[in-house]
Amino acid sequence: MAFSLFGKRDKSDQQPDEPLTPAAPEPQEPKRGLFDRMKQAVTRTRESFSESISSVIALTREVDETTLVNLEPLLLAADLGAPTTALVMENLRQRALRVGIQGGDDLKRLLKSELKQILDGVARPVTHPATPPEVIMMVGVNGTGKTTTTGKLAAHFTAQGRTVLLCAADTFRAAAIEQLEVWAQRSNVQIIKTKQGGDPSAALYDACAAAKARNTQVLIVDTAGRLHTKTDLMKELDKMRRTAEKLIPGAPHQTLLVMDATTGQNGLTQARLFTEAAHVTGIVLTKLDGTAKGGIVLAIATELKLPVIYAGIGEKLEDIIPFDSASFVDSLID
Ligand SMILES: Nc1nc2c(ncn2[C@@H]2O[C@H](COP(=O)(O)OP(=O)(O)O)[C@@H](O)[C@H]2O)c(=O)[nH]1
Ligand SMILES: [Mg+2]
Repeated sequence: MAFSLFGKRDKSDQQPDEPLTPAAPEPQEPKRGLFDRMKQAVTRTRESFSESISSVIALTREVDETTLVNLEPLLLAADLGAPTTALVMENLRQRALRVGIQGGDDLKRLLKSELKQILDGVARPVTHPATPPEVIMMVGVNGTGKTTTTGKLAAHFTAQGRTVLLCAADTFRAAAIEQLEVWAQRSNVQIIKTKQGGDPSAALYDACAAAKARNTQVLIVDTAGRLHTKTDLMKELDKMRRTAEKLIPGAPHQTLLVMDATTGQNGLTQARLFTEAAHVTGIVLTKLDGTAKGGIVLAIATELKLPVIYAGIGEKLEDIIPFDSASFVDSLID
């Protein structure tokens, strides 16, 4: 099912006092619709990746070392990253030695299976806390799409019949609160805010209290963009986590790092340091629609050991999809 790809939680992240229950089946988009939207979103990546793979394998009947040598730079060009590329190449070579690879179709099939295995290796089942509200914190650097994703997720959960409250905890930037208010109106959900320059933890405190009082199922917290190097801002994030936990045991249940797919390997380096500092449990990869380097999804799995949970595929309310490894891999390679 489409929601089965939520990555492993680190054992240290488990909240023993707050049992997590497997999610009840959620009303989902038909598989086909999801696949078509994923396929559309990774068009640019597929066009460059698949076409270059096709030109490599068009030359061979039996896949040999030369084919594999030619394949390697294509994986790097799609932004799979050096560690993932090395891993995939090693497995393909082993396979070629052991049983041989019978032509291009066989190579594509094996490549897809290798990529899917990497993604599934970091998957985890979706869980919701036994007692709502579920608190989801959106974190990351400036401009990656935190506010936009918060708005899209509000609509996504609402469409599933869950009640949603937003917390405007980016009190730093002048327009941030107004920006989130516009998204709240679009998806017809309530928002808790404070004034610009106010303490984000105070806004979060109010939001947690309101979510509990109103029996809201999901509280999504939009935070200010920050770099892992800004110690005071990272401390502020810690304070927010402690505030949420004080009111709602086990909160935040998910901390989603929002990453911009167009920033490629740079974004990855930044994300690695960020995940270490901020207890990140999963990734939202935005702007997948605007890049030919969608292979970054695989680098995230190999190098961050985190699953991509949602993909941003445009600027509109509905432009978000739950990430699904099979759809992704099938969309990537024709
Ligand atoms: N094409 C595209 N643009 C996006 C996506 N997500 C966000 N954006 C755009 O990225 C810009 C920054 O988004 P914003 O949510 O303000 O980022 P924040 O600073 O992290 O809160 C805006 O112009 C958004 O419309 C996406 O999935 N695809
Ligand atoms: Mg923002």
